[in-house]
Amino acid sequence: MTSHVDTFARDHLPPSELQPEFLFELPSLQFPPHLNCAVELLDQRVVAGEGDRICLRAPGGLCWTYRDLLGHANRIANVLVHELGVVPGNRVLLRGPNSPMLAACWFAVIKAGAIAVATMPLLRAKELGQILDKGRVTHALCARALRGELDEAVATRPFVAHVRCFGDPSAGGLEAAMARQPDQFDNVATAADDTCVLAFTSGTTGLPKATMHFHRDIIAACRCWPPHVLRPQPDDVFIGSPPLAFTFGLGGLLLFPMSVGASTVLLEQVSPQQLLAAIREFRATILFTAPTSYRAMAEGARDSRISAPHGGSLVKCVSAGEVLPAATRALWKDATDIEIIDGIGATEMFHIFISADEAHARPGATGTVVPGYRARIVDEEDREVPTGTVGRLAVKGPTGCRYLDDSRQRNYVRDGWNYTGDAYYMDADGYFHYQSRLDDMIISAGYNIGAPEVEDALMLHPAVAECAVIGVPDQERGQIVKAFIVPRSGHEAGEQLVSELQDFVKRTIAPYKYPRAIEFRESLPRTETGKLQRFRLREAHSGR
Ligand code: 3UK
Repeated sequence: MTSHVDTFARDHLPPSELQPEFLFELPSLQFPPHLNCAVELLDQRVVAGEGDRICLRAPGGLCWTYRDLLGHANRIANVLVHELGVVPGNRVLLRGPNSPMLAACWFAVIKAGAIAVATMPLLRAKELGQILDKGRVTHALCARALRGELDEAVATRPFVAHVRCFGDPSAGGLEAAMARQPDQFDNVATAADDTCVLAFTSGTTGLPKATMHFHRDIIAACRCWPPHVLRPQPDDVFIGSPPLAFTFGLGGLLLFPMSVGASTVLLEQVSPQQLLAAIREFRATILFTAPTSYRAMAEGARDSRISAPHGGSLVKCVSAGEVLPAATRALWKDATDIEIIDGIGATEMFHIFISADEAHARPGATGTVVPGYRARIVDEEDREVPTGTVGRLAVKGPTGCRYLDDSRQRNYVRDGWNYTGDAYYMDADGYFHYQSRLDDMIISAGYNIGAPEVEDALMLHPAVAECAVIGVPDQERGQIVKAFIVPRSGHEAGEQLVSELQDFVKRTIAPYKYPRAIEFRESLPRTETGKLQRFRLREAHSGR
């Protein structure tokens, strides 16, 4: 069945006994043996007579219809196959900020039956090298401005046969090559279970892990969370900050809008101010970003009245990547009258599997299980725990974890279930309440304390712009709760604020959870996807 001539991906799948169980219970998840997800999402739209709909927009007036994107993707696919010798199953690294050309490259790779390996723009030569090695990357397409670090990594890796740059006006650039090729392409008839994406985890420690996703996984993701929770319409305009190299961004800013024929705005720069300005300029209706970005944008969103309830365009707001503090949900609601749609997803699962729409959102809970998935909470022996008891989150559905050639597969998948590494409890109504990452759980004098709960309480205080909580070793209590605080401008860091914040937490949640130590910082360590790096704070603490 496979179309792959280069069998690297298939040869490095986890052994079948270590793979998760896959569920295809929804009628919309019945897949034929042959499936190319790019054809489903792009060619079919044009075949259906909707080629003139607007697909991609970007600053500077760029506007591509579905037909335009198809033409560009087909030309690039021809370059890959006829000039660069790509064969089905080859791995093609993609490097660039979010842009229409990056999207066209992604579709070109998939159409050619190859495997897209999108990478975060901020990665350096060392990290790119690890990805080239792990994925045994054969080709790369790179935004010219980001070429330097990639060239450095490729220099010592002869297995990378070709690097082509886009945004490159020279004769050797991708655009010149595209001009030599037709805008028609013979799509490769890939198997539904051919790998088409290697997504590297934004993991915190150790060598990066490559998760493998099939053509059918991409379409399954488009048929679970979007139609059941987000419910986008063809006239929606998507916008947001996550990079296409992060599956949160790939789904939310490219695949999901295209799955309903909507349009999407791809931004190279996404600071809170830039995002606010772009929402206004493009009259965006659906926003995808991380909790900290909602917090940072709230006042600007209020002042510029960007939400539909206040006369602007914005209708739906999605948060994922890390826990959404109840304080941030309330702040955004107050500023915009929009209830955020929270959802937990993971690179291993491709996208969101527990979530709640704006009508069913409950502050403090992530939501209920997304149709197509099952979730449960278990103890250390993987036995299901009673309602209300904190334990480990396990999920299964049409997508699931396959690490490429990695012994850590056994940690994530056991008995067919995917273990995300999160501590949760489920309430009597089936809502899942996030507690912490399992390795971020603080145990102080015998009490289990989830760092996010303390952060949540601190963020309700007007002097706190951002904060992070960790457990630090303590002679007497085993661990104590320590908070790192970025004060809001106009509030002075010092002893007085320390005791004020401590008292505030004691009044807000159970007093034993209050931070016995507080340190003020100008900023907090975060990943490129906006995740707090608590481990760096732990390192900083133990290093002192
Ligand atoms: C944490 C959350 C609480 C959680 C992701 C949406 O974040 C994504 O993927 P990653 O592989 O990280 C997965 C881990 O991040 N997390 C994510 N969302 C939430 N914790 N509430 C949330 N809403 O620890 C999870 O295990 O980087 C998110 C879609 C696609 C993604 N890849």
